[in-house]
Amino acid sequence: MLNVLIFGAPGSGKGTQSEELIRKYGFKHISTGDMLRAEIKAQTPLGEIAARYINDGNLVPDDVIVEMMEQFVLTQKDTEGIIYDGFPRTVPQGEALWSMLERHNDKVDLVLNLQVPEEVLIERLLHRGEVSGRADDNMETIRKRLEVYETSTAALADFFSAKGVLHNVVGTGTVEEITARIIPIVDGALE
Ligand code: B4P
Repeated sequence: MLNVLIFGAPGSGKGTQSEELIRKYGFKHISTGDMLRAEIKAQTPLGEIAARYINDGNLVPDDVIVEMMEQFVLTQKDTEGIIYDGFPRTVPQGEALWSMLERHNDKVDLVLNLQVPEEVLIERLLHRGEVSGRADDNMETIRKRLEVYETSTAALADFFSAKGVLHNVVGTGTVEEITARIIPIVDGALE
């Protein structure tokens, strides 16, 4: 089973490329952003906590995310692969996932780091805000999310590079062009 992490700034195409990989490889997809938005919609206690952070462009605390993901990782079997989209987002989350998988005799196989310039990220997220109505896709919150990415998430690239699993991917161009850059990396890991 292949554990693939899709990593990048808000708007870098994590969710979009995950969908392409699910279609091609039949991998299972887990998006912490989608999970949290579902909790918010269902008005659960976890959703109430998550909304306070997401609507301001902040990250949900590590302990909340790690507990949510621990339950997910524990129950996974009989699948070709899993795409982790938006998790981990901090070095403590990265360390937690690494040891969680090790405890199950498993590992992170690939980290795809989608690299996109800031002006393109802002343009994509503002466009999505117009069509999806997502509460966090407005200019003020986007700026905050990009700042949080730089201060809390970007360091994960060094963490995974040191583990020898990081692959940088140029994240600009059409969706198909980016997918075409990712496929050889995934195929290489499947061989
Ligand atoms: P996410 O749902 O992960 O939101 P995101 O970072 O904005 O990425 P997303 O996957 O949605 O967008 P994509 O880049 O695919 O997280 C939301 C919030 O939840 C976080 O801010 C945080 O508060 C919280 N959260 C989630 N996980 C957490 C964790 N582990 N720890 C703590 N908090 C957590 O695409 C964006 C747009 O670009 C789309 O509209 C898409 O259509 C477009 N696009 C993509 N590729 C394109 C291309 N090649 N060309 C043109 N447009 C493109």
